[in-house]
Amino acid sequence: MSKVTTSKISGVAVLTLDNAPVNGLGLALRTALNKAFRDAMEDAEVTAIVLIGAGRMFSAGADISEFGTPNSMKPPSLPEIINMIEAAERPIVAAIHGNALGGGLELALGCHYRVAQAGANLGLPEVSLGIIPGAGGTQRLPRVIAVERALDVIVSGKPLKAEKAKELGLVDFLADGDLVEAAVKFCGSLPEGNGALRPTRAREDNLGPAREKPDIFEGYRKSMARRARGLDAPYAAVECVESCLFKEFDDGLQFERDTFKRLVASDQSRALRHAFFVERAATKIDGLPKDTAKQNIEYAAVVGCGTMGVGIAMNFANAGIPVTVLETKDEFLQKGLGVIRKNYAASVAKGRISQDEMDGRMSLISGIADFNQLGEPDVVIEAVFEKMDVKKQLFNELDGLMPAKTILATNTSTLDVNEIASATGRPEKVIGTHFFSPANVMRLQENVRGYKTSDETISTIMALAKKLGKVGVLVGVCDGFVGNRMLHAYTRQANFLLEEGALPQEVDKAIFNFGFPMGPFAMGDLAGLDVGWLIRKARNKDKPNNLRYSPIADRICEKGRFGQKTSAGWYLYKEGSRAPVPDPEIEQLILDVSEELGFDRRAIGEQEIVERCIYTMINEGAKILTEGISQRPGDIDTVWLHGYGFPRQRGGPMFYADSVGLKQVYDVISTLYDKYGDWLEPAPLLRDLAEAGKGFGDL
Ligand code: 3H9
Repeated sequence: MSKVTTSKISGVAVLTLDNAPVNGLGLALRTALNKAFRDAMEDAEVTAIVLIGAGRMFSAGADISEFGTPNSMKPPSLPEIINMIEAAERPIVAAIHGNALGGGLELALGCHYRVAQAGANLGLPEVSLGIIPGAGGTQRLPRVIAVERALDVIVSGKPLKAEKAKELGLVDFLADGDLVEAAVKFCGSLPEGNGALRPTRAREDNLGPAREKPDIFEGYRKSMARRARGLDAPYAAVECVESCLFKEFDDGLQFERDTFKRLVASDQSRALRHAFFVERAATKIDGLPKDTAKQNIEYAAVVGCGTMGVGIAMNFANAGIPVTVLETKDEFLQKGLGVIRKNYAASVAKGRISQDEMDGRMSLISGIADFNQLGEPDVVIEAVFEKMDVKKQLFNELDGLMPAKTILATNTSTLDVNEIASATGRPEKVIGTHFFSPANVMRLQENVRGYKTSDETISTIMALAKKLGKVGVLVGVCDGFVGNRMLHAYTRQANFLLEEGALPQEVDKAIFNFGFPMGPFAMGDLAGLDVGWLIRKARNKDKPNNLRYSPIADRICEKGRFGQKTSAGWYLYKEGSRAPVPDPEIEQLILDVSEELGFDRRAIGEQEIVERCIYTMINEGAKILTEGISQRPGDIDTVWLHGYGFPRQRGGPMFYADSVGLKQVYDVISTLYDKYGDWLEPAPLLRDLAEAGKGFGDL
């Protein structure tokens, strides 16, 4: 069946793009559109053409999975089709609903007019894939809306709502009823003859004023330096928009096309496209049919009103789900509710939400200090102190009090979900929901399946993650699950680097330069050092001959230095500042430990720091895969991209390993193993893949 269907209404040809699920502009759709458009133009009775999308949206743009394949190069190309549409001698109208993104919006920009349904999204998100709009977006959008606004849309990648797009001039008419009807009626309102033609390439009105202020581009580059650190595409996008002011239209298009081709073949774009696809793949659970029954979550409860509980409760309110927070002491409850109110008020002050929205969300949150008042929640999320006996007792109590339908979830970051479930008579309804701090901001939700967790519970909690705007990744039970288990390996290695010769600021700088928002020591200070200290002490008590780790972190904690909250940890913090300042006292402590352990300190370069920290993490990831704790390498990447700030332009640790080559990773790990033994044993999976010349992507 053709990917474009044509119908005729009152002399207007309506061409419907029909390529589920998102009308991606792959070769088959391009071929069909090219033909349908030419056929319509040959029909002398056709007075105008409307382009519209079938299903949920107009179009999400180019078919990303086609990039780098022969089909992406086969004609007709999207730029050719758009040029043809723009040059048509009858008015062409795009009728937009759902999304017009990337190539989808570029197609609409080639049309003479745009009619959009209220609430539709119009955007050019290409930079988030490490590319720039490659079908005229950087040349046409600044001809339709003010150049500064076009820069915002192209460089941020964030879509505009149709209402805003109308205000800016990108949309000509907002439709609130039937879209086809509105678009056909719009065609009827246009003047007859050539007066109705409005090729975007000929629109110069916006360009003149911008040519008078060429420094907007320099200013823009400066203002985006922080958010675009280490990225190529946002800078290339600014350059293309700038070129549209000073080049002839066709030369500008060619410049954009060349830039697009260069970027689409880059490592950054490959990594960012990988991130796009693995995030979506993570929502699919092996062996769990798509139609597995799900419970509706209409009312939730959160036990514990500390930092995590507060953030988790906000997630529910943000998603429109009523939530009750429970604290044993009214004082803690009031404090927690106060923090929620303060967080929302800060969002209002920054213009992120309106006062009405804040009031609406606050009205969905209630607080109680008595279990018996919880009612009948569909899910209870426990976010209390990280101690097994406390959690088990709580789950036992909840099991007795809650109706049979209630899912009991734990926000533990390390503890055994099976043991927690064993304290209940409903282990099939017990699951881990590990949120990351601050839970109302961080997007990762590591969902931990116990041995007995039912398919229905998994399916419900994965769907809940989506509803809460989180990226849900299903993992299995082990110490630290996927994220923290790999984090422990990484930070343990970072500590060994200190014993051998590096200083915290040197390690942090190398990891920052690699692309993380901060290095392991600055991150430790931010998260608080006391939690890790408690965990290490508990572990050593249970298993006295546990894996060796450096004593430096414990000695810092023994001094009462727990990080930013005590204004001192690995670094010092001036009052009211979060900027880490290296501390000579800590440097001396590190030198003393090196001496005690018999290390002859040496200078350690950035490359060695990065290799040792990141490869150690990858080795642990390989063990996690073999143990079946994670379904696939892409899930591990997703955990690290959304929970720990792994640089997205490197695709996640497992993708990065493949791009470096597993032989290189294996060789470094083997050398470290010879030196340290025990936990650094190379994962057999890493060894096998490296020896076979394969990567994790081949699994
Ligand atoms: C571009 O246009 C380049 C041009 O400038 C130049 C060309 C020369 N391609 O996200 P969902 C799949 S670059 C291929 O779960 P939602 C997705 O993988 C493109 N596949 O739905 C998933 O597959 P599966 C610029 C795509 O409702 C399924 O569709 N455009 C594409 O939560 C459903 O997706 C973008 O960057 C695609 N373009 O969100 C937009 N888009 O079911 C990218 C989606 O097998 N897309 N898929 O897992 C999105 O942002 C979201 O998908 C969207 C819908 C908001 C549209």
